[in-house]
Amino acid sequence: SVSAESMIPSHQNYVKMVIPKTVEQRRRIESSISNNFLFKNLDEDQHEDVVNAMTEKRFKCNENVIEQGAVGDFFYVVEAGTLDVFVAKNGKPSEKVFEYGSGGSFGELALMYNGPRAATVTATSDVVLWALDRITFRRILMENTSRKRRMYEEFLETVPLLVSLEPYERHKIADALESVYFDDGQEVVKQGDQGDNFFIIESGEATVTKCNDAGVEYAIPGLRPGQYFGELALLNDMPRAATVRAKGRLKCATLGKRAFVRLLGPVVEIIKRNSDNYQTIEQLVQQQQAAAEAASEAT
Ligand code: 1OR
Repeated sequence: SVSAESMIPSHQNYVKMVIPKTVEQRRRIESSISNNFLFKNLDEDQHEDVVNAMTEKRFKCNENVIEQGAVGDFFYVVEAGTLDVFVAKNGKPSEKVFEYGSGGSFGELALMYNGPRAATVTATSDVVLWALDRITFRRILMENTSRKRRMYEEFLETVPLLVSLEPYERHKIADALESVYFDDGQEVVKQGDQGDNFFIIESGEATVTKCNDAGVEYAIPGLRPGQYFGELALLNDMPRAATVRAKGRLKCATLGKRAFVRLLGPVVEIIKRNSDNYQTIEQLVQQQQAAAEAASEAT
């Protein structure tokens, strides 16, 4: 309860918020935040501070958790239930722009930028939320979040696949991205393997090859910064359709499968359309035979 809240002085200039919880409540918080990127890179103390500071809040279906224009007080993580997000712009009536289910989180913008709430968030079922106060959010979660959004912002604006997205949609992608590095010749994905990740090239280049049944390797045009790969296995639940290797030092931004499905939903049709242009192994074989014949005729 609120009266049991305690404020523990720390050695720095703030007091830690500690709201007593049962073991069962802690367990529910852990499972609610386990798949949320914003909580991923916390050390043990930060993690403990966040869990300590969270408060359980319940809302009934149709209740507003956040109202556009209001002052920001809490950041929320969804344990159970569903919510819709509405934005009203330039006097136009509110339009639904997004929805959340368990594991989702919202309400960070007003806390990060000290601005009014940018949207209204309404429960579309009875919901159980974990609320984190503004001070703890800013002290522990904000630095990481804004650093990552800033870090990827410019890059994501240059990725052709993502130009049609709202800036806020690219921010959510930035939250979920992680950069990975590969050395010259290293395999990033291997034909036939199970696929769990999607990749966008940040810097460097990659070669792509495809093997036929006899194991003969055919080269496919390579990939450059801003281009992506690894989507087919995630779209179709099929093994990797080609092998991608680093050509020189390669840096990629990766998304896991869950984030891919959730965050790239708005561009999934574009991804599918682009993949229709991929050459089949038969086309590759034909092309390379034709090229070889042309070369032998020329000599
Ligand atoms: P907040 O503190 O402003 C409302 O309170 C929250 O709704 C906001 O933080 C976000 O966490 C969440 N634009 C703005 N806020 C959004 C949006 C959004 N979606 C969710 N929130 N969108 C852009 C609409 C033009 C939707 C993008 C998919």
